Amino acid sequence: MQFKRAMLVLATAGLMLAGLPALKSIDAEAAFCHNDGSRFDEWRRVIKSEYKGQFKRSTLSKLDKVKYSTKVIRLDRGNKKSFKGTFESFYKRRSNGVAPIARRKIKQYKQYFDKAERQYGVPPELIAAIWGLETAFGTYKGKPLPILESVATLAYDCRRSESLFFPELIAALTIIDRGDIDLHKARGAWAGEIGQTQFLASRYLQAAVDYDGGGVDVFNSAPDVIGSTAKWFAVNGWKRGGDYSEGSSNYRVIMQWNRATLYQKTIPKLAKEIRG
Ligand SMILES: [Ca+2]
Repeated sequence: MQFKRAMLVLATAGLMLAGLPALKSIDAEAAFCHNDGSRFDEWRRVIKSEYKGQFKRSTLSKLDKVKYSTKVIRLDRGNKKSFKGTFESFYKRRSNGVAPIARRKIKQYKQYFDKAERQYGVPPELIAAIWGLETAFGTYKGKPLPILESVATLAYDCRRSESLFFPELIAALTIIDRGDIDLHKARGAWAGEIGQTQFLASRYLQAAVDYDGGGVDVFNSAPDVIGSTAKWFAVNGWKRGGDYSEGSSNYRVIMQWNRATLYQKTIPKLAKEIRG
């Protein structure tokens, strides 16, 4: 058993910067990680007990229904493989066929792309590149897994302690608590991503917006996906009208979107291909 003290201190600072609820100080003692499912029940009881003042009982009881997912663990361990090879082969594989569809989407949803550019200064081709890369404009479903279960498993697992999945669990519980999405039922990719541009829960809390009325729905509403993705870039330092080539200040924002260098380099290249 390893304690996650340092991680939790960092995580608390990160959440406060993002305007999210702070983690409780006793978490450093209470939250532990483990490398198999044997202590998951105990861990879940600790979380429920520590957070009972912060979340509704109905929210925390969602944790009773999640299992330790060996599938998520297996996929997490195997994840590095998808970012191997040269940039050229990666780019070819990931950008294949995206640009023509992206140009059609930009026309189809012009009023929302225009609104996002006006409001957040983020150009249509950049949003469309992200949308295409993440889920092929919402058409790629894969074999989605229940989001809360994925996030809870990764928060409990030791390997992920550096990448701050515990705050993602707290963010996910916050989303459930607000009544936005039942993340126990909703499904996403194995790391618990939400919606068509694959927001982690903390990103959802930072950036999700309603662009077409009827509430925020980043699973089904293209306008909400466009607005929310643009807002994420804006709140993370995007400069209106600025260049986004490698080395620019906007490229540093792109680097925050995904940790993989190959993926980072793909975004501006594809955006420029879309822009033509
Ligand atoms: Ca909406």
